[in-house]
Amino acid sequence: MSEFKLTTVEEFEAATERLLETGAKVGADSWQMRVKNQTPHCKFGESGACCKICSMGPCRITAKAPRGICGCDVHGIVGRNFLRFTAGGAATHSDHGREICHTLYETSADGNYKVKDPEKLIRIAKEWDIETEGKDIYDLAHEVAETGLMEYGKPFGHQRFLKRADKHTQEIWEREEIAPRAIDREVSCSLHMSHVGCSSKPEALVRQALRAGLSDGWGGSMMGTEFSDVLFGTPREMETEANLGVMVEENVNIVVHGHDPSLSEMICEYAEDPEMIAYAKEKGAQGITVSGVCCTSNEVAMRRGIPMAGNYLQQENVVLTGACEAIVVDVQCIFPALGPLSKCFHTKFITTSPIAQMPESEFIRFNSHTAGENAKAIVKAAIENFQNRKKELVHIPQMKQKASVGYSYEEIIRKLDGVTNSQVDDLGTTMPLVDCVKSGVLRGAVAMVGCNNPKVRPDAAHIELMKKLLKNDIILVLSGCSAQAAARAGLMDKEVIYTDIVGAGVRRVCELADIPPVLHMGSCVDISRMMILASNIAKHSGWTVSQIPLVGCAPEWMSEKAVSIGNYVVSTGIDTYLGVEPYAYGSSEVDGLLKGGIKDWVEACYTVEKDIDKLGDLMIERIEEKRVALGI
Ligand code: MSK
Repeated sequence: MSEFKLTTVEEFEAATERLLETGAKVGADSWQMRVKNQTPHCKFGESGACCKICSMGPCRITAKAPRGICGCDVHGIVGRNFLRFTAGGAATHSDHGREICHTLYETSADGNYKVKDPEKLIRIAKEWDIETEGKDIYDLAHEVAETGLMEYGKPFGHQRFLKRADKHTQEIWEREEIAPRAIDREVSCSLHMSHVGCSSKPEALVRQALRAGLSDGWGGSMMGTEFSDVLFGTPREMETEANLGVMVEENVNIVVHGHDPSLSEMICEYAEDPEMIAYAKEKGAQGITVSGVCCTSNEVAMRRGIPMAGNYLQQENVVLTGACEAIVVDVQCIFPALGPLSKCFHTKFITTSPIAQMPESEFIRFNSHTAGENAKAIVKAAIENFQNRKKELVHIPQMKQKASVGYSYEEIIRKLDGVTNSQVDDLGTTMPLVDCVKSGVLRGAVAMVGCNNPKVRPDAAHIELMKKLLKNDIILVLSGCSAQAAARAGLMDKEVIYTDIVGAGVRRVCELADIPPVLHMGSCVDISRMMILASNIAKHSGWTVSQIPLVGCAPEWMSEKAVSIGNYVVSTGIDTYLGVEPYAYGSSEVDGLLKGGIKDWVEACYTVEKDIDKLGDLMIERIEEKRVALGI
């Protein structure tokens, strides 16, 4: 067995404790303290039984007061809240996708942004029936981007990418009337349906929640992923590192955080510029280190091998090291707490998007025309801030792990091609994977995604579940903060397969394909890559998506985006396991639909289990049930 050692959650926690000591010295607030102030949580809010959608209330449903002032019962209230929660997530991911469409529209041969993957662009253009012959690549990029933008508001028809799904899934969407139309329409329609005096029937509200989710996963998010690949390159296997130890004490440390790669890509470009490196040296540093937090980190790790400092609940830790010259953020999952926290240190907290403006930050408005100048100004500001460090506060926990990342759908197929050389469609085939599952070498797969949530011991659920599943010969595809938890623990180091953490079947497959046992597929929007993988497995194997021994899991989820994701994952036919209850348990009808009833519509549903070990058992059980049903 290998010498390789995972970093344990206890070690993560000890490092955090040490950083919090620094925080206490400078009077910093922390999420750990704020959780204490906010606990216990309001049960009406938590169960979804509080209605604030008009000003007659708020109405809170109890046994004594079973209806709100308008007469809406708890099922209508919970259903409306659930739908609005989903709409928030679908809007957020999709607006991210829209920004990427705009960036693609701004590309030019001599501009800030260029087309890095023209083949992918041509593939999408052909898929969308856009003439490609004899066209300048930038003219084509603009046409494809404009067509993508139209998907947000087109008056007729459904999302173009739905045709990528296997036929059976498309039929379900059609039959159940959940095939998403224009993305903005699904979000607006969700708000309309849940307005006072509109829908209060749980079935209608949940059905629209599924449709809004699908407009995200097979619409906005998919465009976000695909066009980011066109702009910045489709991820290929790449080596990087993860955990706070990737920050370098002698260097200027710039941390990028958020979701949209347009900013972070530019920052990385300028941080590598010899002129900037020379400037950093002039200011007393040895160089510049860019590392990342949350999904912006995943984006640049996947395409550039930029190291991952941490995930959602680590964002304060990067500042607490006292060695962060600038934390530069774009959109989503950014704690407003970074403003006051950065003031306790020398750190510059730089916001860049009109979408995410925060007090006590320096706002440098970033846009595609001025992207180069903006990035250069940010890198320069960070360099100039190096000399303001308070040396006595600097402590970077010396822990990091190696990680192999970059497993886009295309890269997974390329790696599988190393095992056999079969070709089914343009991009290759998933059949080697299917054969491994059929033969039982792999029992199945889990798509593990999502955030951290202080309601769950941070990272422990992700890591413990991954270990349990690997031991049981279940391979994992990951994204978002789940992927970063794995990387920080060491589960993305290919060496891990030579430990007893990994079952013999997974080890054999990973050895043959030369992959780690947990595959980093990217950021939150990149869960769309997982949808393509599942649909193509269905196409190549002849199974339906719901028959594949595959389940989804978000053990520590927290955001509206996660609910939108969950809704499109189950609507694609993949049973989804959660470690945190959605705000829906106040209604037996809504809860019943989500945890069972929707199976009649989309062949999959949610399971929620807070006992993480049990959650793992339930997933394994489900995968084994699917195997029995397939007769494999
Ligand atoms: S960043 S949505 S905390 S996964 Fe995508 Fe992480 Fe969840 Fe944000």
